[in-house]
Amino acid sequence: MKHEVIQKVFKDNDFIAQQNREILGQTVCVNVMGAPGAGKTSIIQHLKKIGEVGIIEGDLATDIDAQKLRDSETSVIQLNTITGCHLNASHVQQALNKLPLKNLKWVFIENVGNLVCPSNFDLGEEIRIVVASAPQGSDKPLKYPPMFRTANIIIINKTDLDADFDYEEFEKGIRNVNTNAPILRTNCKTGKGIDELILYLKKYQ
Ligand SMILES: Nc1nc2c(ncn2[C@@H]2O[C@H](COP(=O)(O)OP(=O)(O)OP(=O)(O)O)[C@@H](O)[C@H]2O)c(=O)[nH]1
Ligand SMILES: [Mg+2]
Repeated sequence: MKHEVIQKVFKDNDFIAQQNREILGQTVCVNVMGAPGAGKTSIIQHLKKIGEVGIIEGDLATDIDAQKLRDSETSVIQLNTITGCHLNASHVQQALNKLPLKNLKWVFIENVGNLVCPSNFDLGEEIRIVVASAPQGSDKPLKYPPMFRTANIIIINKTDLDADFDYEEFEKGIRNVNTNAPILRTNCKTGKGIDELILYLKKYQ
């Protein structure tokens, strides 16, 4: 019975995610996931320079990240999940309906900071980015495989703090579950690696 209920939750979510794809039309939607503090907001802040960007910001509480990202050219819709550990397609549909999609080439969704649940929910996105960071440790792909399995692009952020980070172990962990996704290195303090990330994103346009 419990299994059937869970299956229905995913089926309903997939239906709404498909509606989101139709709402998005030509706008490319990117779901940015990763553990709390990995650097999701910092990466999105740099990615705004790609142009014509709208942002959907997911957090349990507060609009701290939305305030950081909002500027005169960038619409940001904050979603608060209260107790929810991930965004679902229905949350995202509410936000999409508030964004000026006709003027947007990109929608970046910052998912709730969590390395487990968000990967189970299709939001209608075209690209999944997983942000890991060097101080979190290089064993994370081995310990949290589903998140890395479905990623289209994987980022190792905070490369300025990589003294204890084993790049080889991290890459091996990824290749167990994901043979294709590029693994890019970024430092949000300097912006290093962001231009390469933008080149990968533009392949989806
Ligand atoms: N040294 C260093 N600090 C970074 C880097 N990227 C982000 N930070 C810092 O790390 C902290 C967390 O960054 P955020 O971008 O807020 O991380 P987040 O993943 O959005 O965090 P949540 O939304 O809380 O899950 C902030 O103090 C950033 O300034 C980096 O490349 N190097
Ligand atoms: Mg954030």
